[in-house]
Amino acid sequence: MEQITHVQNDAIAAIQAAKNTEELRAVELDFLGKNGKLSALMKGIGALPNDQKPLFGAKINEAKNAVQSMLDARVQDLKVGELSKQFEAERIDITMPGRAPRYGREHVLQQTTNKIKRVLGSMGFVYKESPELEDFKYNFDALNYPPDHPAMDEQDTFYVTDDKVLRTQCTALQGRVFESTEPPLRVFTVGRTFRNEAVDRTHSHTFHQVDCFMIDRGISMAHLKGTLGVFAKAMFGDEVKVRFRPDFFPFVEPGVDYAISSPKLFNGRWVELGGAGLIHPNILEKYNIDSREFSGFAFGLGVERIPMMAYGVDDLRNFLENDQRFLAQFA
Ligand code: FA5
Repeated sequence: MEQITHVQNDAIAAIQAAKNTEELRAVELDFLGKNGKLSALMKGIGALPNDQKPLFGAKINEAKNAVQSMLDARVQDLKVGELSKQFEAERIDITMPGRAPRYGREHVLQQTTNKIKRVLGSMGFVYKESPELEDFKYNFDALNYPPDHPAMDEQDTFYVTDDKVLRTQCTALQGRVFESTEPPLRVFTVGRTFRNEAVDRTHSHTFHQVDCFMIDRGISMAHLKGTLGVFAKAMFGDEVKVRFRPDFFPFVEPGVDYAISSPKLFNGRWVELGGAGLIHPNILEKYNIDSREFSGFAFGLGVERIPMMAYGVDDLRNFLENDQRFLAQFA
């Protein structure tokens, strides 16, 4: 009997000494497990006189129950302690400042395109699109290029098949419109164009163009200059001036290149924006538009040139490289 009390006291001391639930589990095995110290005492029961056996068995069971309930109570205590330690370690500091979300914004070329659309749209021009992979016919033939004219080589075209090209100019829209629309008409487009260029600060193989044209009765170079003047003022400010110089494009006669200048931009230097002119009578006749009754103008320009001028960007490749440090400036 004494032995039982002795082992029970050992168990109680071990339970109290256990520092965590793991150690407690070891104690449980050591005393209450199949081969544990209290179970081992049970084996000695056979050697006792018969009248002492029930008492001895009852005493061991009592000791086992006492140890078990002490163990259970201690497990609870330790678990609570361990959980609160875990919670403390995982605590979230809700007073810490959060991370600011990064907002996307429209690419500066898209902002420019939107502005062009607003300005030309407000002047009565209707926005249309045509394919980037264009029929040779619309990119060149329809625009009064004589067969094998060197101007076609000048544009160093990307051919996909003999009669499919990545459009080299948005002017390719003209033939598609003249085929399906009777004058008077005012149309414009903005889109990607492609040329096999030696890339440098002002030239890329992929760039964007605006192309804009109208046909009506009595349209002259004065309407062209007036329209370009209003367009340029809306894009660059009221001080801007437009200059024409003679130039050649197969699809206009007369043809000009036009430049703009403003005291606020590039120290007032003239900067070329694009080409323009009166739509060649050959084109009108080709599409059964009577060139004695109708005339029209057309102009085209590079979209990248606009933010280059407006923001003083000296390398157009910046617009195409998607460097956030550059693009984030144009909020
Ligand atoms: C044309 O493409 C004519 N279609 C413009 C036109 C339309 C003339 C209607 C008459 C009537 P040009 O090849 O000059 O012309 O190109 C027009 C503009 O596109 C240029 O002034 C320039 O601003 C831009 N551009 C041309 N090539 C590139 C290039 N490789 N990279 C960036 N911009 C370019």
